[in-house]
Amino acid sequence: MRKAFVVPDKWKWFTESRYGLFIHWGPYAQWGRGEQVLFREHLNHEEYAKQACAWNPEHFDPELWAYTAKKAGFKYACLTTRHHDGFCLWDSAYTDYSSAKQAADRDFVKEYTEAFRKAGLRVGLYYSWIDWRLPAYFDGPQKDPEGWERVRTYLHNQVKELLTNYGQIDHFFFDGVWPRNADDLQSVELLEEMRKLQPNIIINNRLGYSNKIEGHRADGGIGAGDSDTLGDFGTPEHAIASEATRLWESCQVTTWRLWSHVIGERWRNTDVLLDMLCECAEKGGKHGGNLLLNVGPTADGQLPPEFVERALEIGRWLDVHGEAIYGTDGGSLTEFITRGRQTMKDNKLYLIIRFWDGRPELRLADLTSRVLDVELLTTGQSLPFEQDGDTLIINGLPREAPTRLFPVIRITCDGK
Ligand code: FHN
Repeated sequence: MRKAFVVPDKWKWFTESRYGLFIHWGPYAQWGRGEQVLFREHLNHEEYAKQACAWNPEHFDPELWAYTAKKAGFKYACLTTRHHDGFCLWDSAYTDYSSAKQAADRDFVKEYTEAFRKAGLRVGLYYSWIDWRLPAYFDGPQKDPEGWERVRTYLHNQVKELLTNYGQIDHFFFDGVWPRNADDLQSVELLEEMRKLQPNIIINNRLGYSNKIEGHRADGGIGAGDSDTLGDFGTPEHAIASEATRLWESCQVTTWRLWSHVIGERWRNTDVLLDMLCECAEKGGKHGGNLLLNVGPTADGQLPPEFVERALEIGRWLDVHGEAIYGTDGGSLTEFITRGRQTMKDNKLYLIIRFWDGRPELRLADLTSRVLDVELLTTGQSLPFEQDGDTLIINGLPREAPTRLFPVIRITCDGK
């Protein structure tokens, strides 16, 4: 087992946050059939580009997005600056295919970073290596060395301008690195330049694998990431990391599977979404794992009401129970695992009860410390308890669950 990862101070905000908002937004929202509609439906590229350039989301209000994200308990956000379709949401010096140079005449990245920072959230940027408009990306250096060098230079320049022109950027999510690798992309060199521009930034692992790094391997074993060696955190996708010896961030959707707005989409229930967050806090081991929960805003720039309703309900739960999630580590009581999730912080153990059985007594084993107090955090009610060695019996639980979402019991130990 590799030694547990020690979180450097500059990234403590990340592990303390636990919960980020992923925002997949771009001209593809106009079709309402997912972020990859151009590729999956084999659309005509010229027609797509014409509609992308005409995109003018009249209801985009970044302050409202930021207010909603804050109320929902998110601590950071990550906006797609450019997805695989190549359309840029910022005023890039390297292309006119952007929201700033076309109909919208707005720099959405500038508006997003300013509004979210003002609301007190950390800001992240998503950037896709793939650009379907650039065939040399797929031909690569062997087949088209000159074309590839132009593409690689374009990609590096865009990443550097994003980290130069928009203030402090806290989090960077590379995506779509296939079929290239870290040596083609010169990921290591780019990482060095990124850290010079933003010394405290945290960068994900989707940088390709390198044949030049001893032991480096693709997909580092904690889910959908392209490497386990480069970058600062793993990126399990539609999944929670099984291995907890390094930082990781599980990116998940709030609907069936696609990332950007889908008209008529099926939404996941609030308790399913909340359990994802609780599972990340529980499974992260010593430093915890994060949930980057996705929303696909509509073409005119609004957060879908179904998302807002679920997100704000989770936000109200976090207002009361956030101490069981933010900055916690995973719990380890084996007997409790069938009832819900468990987390720890300092001398507190939190039982996040997904299945309320109405019985007044809860028996726990494997307690390693002396228990000083037991409280139903949801209501503030103290609960009577007896401890015999490592066994704890809690009494006085109400028959009806005290909240629609997950009630939480807080156990305070003597911490020795
Ligand atoms: O192809 C993309 C997909 O559209 C989406 O952006 C996800 C988010 O992590 N990343 C890629 C699939 O792994």
